Amino acid sequence: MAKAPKSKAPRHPSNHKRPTRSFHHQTSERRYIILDYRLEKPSFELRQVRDGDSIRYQVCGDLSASVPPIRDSKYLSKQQCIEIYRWMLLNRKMETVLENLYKQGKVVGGVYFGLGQEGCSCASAYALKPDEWLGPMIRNQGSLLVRGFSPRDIMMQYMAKAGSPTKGRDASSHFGDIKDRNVVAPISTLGDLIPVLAGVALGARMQAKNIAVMTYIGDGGQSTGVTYEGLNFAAVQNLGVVLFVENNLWGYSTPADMQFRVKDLAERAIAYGIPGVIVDGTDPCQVYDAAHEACERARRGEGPTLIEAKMMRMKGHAIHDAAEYVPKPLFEYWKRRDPIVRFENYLVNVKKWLTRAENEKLIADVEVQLEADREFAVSSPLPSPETAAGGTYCEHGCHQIKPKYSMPKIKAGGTPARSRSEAAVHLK
Ligand SMILES: Cc1ncc(C[n+]2csc(CCOP(=O)(O)OP(=O)(O)O)c2C)c(N)n1
Ligand SMILES: [Mg+2]
Repeated sequence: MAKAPKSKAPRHPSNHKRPTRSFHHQTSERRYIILDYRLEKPSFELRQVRDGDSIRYQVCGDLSASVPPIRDSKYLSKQQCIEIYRWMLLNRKMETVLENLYKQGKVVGGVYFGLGQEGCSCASAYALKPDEWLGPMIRNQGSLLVRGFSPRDIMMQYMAKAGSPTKGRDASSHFGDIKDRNVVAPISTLGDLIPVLAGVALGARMQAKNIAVMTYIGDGGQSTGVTYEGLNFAAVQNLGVVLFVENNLWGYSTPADMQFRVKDLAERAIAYGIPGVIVDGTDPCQVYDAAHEACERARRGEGPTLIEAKMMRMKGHAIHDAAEYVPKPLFEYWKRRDPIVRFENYLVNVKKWLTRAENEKLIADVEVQLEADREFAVSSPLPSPETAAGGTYCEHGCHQIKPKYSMPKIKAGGTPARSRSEAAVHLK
């Protein structure tokens, strides 16, 4: 019998015959790579110190470092950078309008801000295609704008106006649009969007499409059980979830240093067996590049990515919170890293993609748009009382849900003395 030709190394790695090594040449150490796009790695921590009868936070470390430049994007064109900058301006200035509306007593409930996080919200959502899906959290009002909600929608929502996305039934962030904008409405329970978005990706997969779906979770919320369950499910099912962990250093009044022991939250990706990436959340080019690469992986059917965006929540949890517990030097440090000021400097002075006059015109246009939207939202009507009970169930008769099973019935002839559980039952 002819000798079989020497086969080449098999293609499948699991069939590959490993070269034998003596035991002590093997190492039990494992190494993992977390891609880090940052041009600066802040090195300070927060400690609790006793101050008389009370406890306060103190920041320890070097806060004097010079501000890093914006990292050139590998993918964004000049025009796209200017577009993202415009979304960021709209995001910030809209929130200033909301703050003023609140102070004028026109808002029902509170107002939440993404101050300092505009680059993360806008540049991340910008990486999605129109037919892909977004699940925003409360601070991602910039992502909502990028997905096609207008400032007047968000203003009317806060004022519970009849024309708002929830027609006045909710006065905060609990709205989406599953028809046109592919935005899943968040609920307040932190982490719950993650399995929902995994489900959206699974649904697309069942229709033979690999799409990117994006959602967010905070440094506080990432500790919830449902975050683990949702992302683990996405990982084992290879679903295209792009999860931004927005590490803004605070969960309510608890500093990140008191919430987890890992150095970087991107390290959590290792435990899911998925790529973990770190970006400076105040640099829209880094945010976009990481988001774009994660979306492309998703579109190729390669599964989820966890991106940790490091930045700082530059206001309190919501408008009622003056954030007195935040050490002032920390605010000063991050104020110097303001995403909009730095991106403006990058576009106008570094790249010279915008002249001063063009920049001023762009800012003025944003302000004109916001004033028109504010005027529209303020003068639009509140819902009429008789509409309060409607809109919960389908009112067109096209979604009638017929019960499949009715209540169990005791079989005719059963002795009434027997308990119900003993009685023979049959389903209709
Ligand atoms: C499961 C769950 N636990 C607690 C809360 C209450 N809660 C709402 S926001 C918040 C802090 C969230 O901090 P973080 O996740 O860091 O997000 P950030 O507000 O900083 O954006 C908490 C504890 C909640 N909504 N859901
Ligand atoms: Mg936080």
